[in-house]
Amino acid sequence: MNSEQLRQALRLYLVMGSSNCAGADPYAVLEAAIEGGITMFQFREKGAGALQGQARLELGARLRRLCAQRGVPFIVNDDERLALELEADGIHIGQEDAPAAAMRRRLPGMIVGVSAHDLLEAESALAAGADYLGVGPQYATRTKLDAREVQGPAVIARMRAGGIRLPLVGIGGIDAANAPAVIRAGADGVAVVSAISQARSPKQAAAELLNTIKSIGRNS
Ligand code: TZP
Ligand code: MG
Repeated sequence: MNSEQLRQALRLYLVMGSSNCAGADPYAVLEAAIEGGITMFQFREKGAGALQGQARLELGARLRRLCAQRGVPFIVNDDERLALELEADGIHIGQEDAPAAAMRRRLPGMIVGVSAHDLLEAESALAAGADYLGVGPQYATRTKLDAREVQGPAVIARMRAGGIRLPLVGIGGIDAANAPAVIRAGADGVAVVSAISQARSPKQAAAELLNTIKSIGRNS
């Protein structure tokens, strides 16, 4: 995947694990979200009540197959071994995880995404060979308990003004109402957890978000 294709894939990025689905079946949630038009998926099985071991691997394998069947890139959060076992399309790592340069070396051919919170972190991620950045939290979130301070879309504008051209998504508290501000600040797309995984209709929520993002037109 070249960087333009990655930009397109990042338009509507669903990030999710079983504990984000409010008791619903994560497979059904992902299937509905794909029908609604999500363009990329990250398996993020962490936090209270997250599956462990074999159960985690089995769920990951089912979600991975679904993504492969539907042509949706499948990314694994944090876990290099799991990414390899699931033959993921990529891995997403935070500032506290293994360094991006090591991932780049050890997972050749995989997409490497990095969470960055300011221009300096974005520059380091770029130097380390990151393929895309996740920037947040844009807005208040109840999904990630250890999220940093809310930054707002201005942090994305600062990265773009500072010369960061990498494909980039905003994350944290994003929904159809505030997604336009994130795109206008310079993001290629948005990454969401609860706006889709906890919606009454994940399919409708995804479709509404995608329409909103398309209507801004940066990616046309
Ligand atoms: N990283 C920064 S904020 C966040 C992550 C994983 C959680 C976003 O969840 P939500 O429900 O879209 O606010
Ligand atoms: Mg992490």
